[in-house]
Amino acid sequence: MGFRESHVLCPSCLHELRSGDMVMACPICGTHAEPTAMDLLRHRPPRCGKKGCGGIASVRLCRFCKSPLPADFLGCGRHLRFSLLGVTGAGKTNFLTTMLHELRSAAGSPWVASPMDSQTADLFRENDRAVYERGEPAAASPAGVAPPPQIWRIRDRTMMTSSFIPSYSMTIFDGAGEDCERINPAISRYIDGSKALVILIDPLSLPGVARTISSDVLSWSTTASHGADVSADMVDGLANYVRQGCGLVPGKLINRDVAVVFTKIDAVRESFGTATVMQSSPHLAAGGFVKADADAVDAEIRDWLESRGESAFLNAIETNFRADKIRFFGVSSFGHPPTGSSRLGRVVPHRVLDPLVWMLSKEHIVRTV
Ligand SMILES: Nc1nc2c(ncn2[C@@H]2O[C@H](COP(=O)(O)OP(=O)(O)O)[C@@H](O)[C@H]2O)c(=O)[nH]1
Ligand SMILES: [Mg+2]
Ligand SMILES: [Zn+2]
Ligand SMILES: [Zn+2]
Repeated sequence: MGFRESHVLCPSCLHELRSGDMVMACPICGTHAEPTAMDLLRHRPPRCGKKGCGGIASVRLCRFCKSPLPADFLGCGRHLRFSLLGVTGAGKTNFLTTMLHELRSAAGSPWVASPMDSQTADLFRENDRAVYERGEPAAASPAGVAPPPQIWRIRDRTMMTSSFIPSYSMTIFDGAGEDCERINPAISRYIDGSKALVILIDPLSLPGVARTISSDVLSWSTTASHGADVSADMVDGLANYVRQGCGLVPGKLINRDVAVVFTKIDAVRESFGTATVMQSSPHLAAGGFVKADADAVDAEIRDWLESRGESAFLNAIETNFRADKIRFFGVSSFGHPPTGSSRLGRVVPHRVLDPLVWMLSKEHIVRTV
């Protein structure tokens, strides 16, 4: 397993792409076309060769999987890829939806994010409307299905000059680890191609925690019920899954940046009191990744788990992943527990951008302050 820092990978099949690895296709009839020497000289797309069509073969396809590539994908300066891993009901899709919404709308954000293809745009619009307009959680997606990668472009205002604005691509695999059962080749490619893994853990699935939560909040905040004491097993299961996905031998620590994200922290708010993780996030206002804040949050979540008797869970993390690559985060996608089944009220996400800001700092897109 290696990091593929400077390489461009096809967002669909994760095959490495070099400049000649694209096929041009006609958007009208789908026929593939080879550029002529003159086309190459003039940097223009070839004409469609099909009789009577007359189209311009302007659609770029990956040579390996024939998926269309976003027009400006190869022009992006950096390519961030991450997978959201976690069992069904951990809160992955709602976290992603509110994270992207915040990324697009947070006051003072230096970034402008936009979907790079129509599939990404449609999915986001649908989930975003559910959460922010209808006040319902984003719908559950079927488990075990390889999710289509979602491809976003991030433009960076802080690095803008009068003639140039840097842009980065961000490819996200939502649900790549769903249920950690079947490992299909598409999903293992996604995991292997990810620079960072985001493991989402629902604190309400931890037996030491669920006992202390009111049954209403518990039922409105969970869609799937997993057997008792699954937390440590779940991490082991995920780790095995990642190992298989990356072709790693058992026993070897997984050497990849891992954000362990506690979702639904609203449901356990009282037990955190005035802890740092309950304060609003400082990163955007500071214009960088505030390490001291993230260190405090990391320590608080670990201590909290210890105090809840979840050391098996912590051990499972430590015996599978490299300690210097792990960070714990606490987020709430809605800001408070749902007030009924499928009723969210006003959504005020809490710290949902923190894991992303950390990953951007790892890519040197954001400075650490
Ligand atoms: N209290 C609370 N519940 C949440 C939050 N985010 C998600 N949930 C609940 O968790 C359920 C599963 O979320 P979902 O995003 O579909 O999980 P996924 O299967 O991992 O994609 C949702 O129906 C919500 O009721 C949150 O921030 N707070
Ligand atoms: Mg989901
Ligand atoms: Zn491809
Ligand atoms: Zn044509």
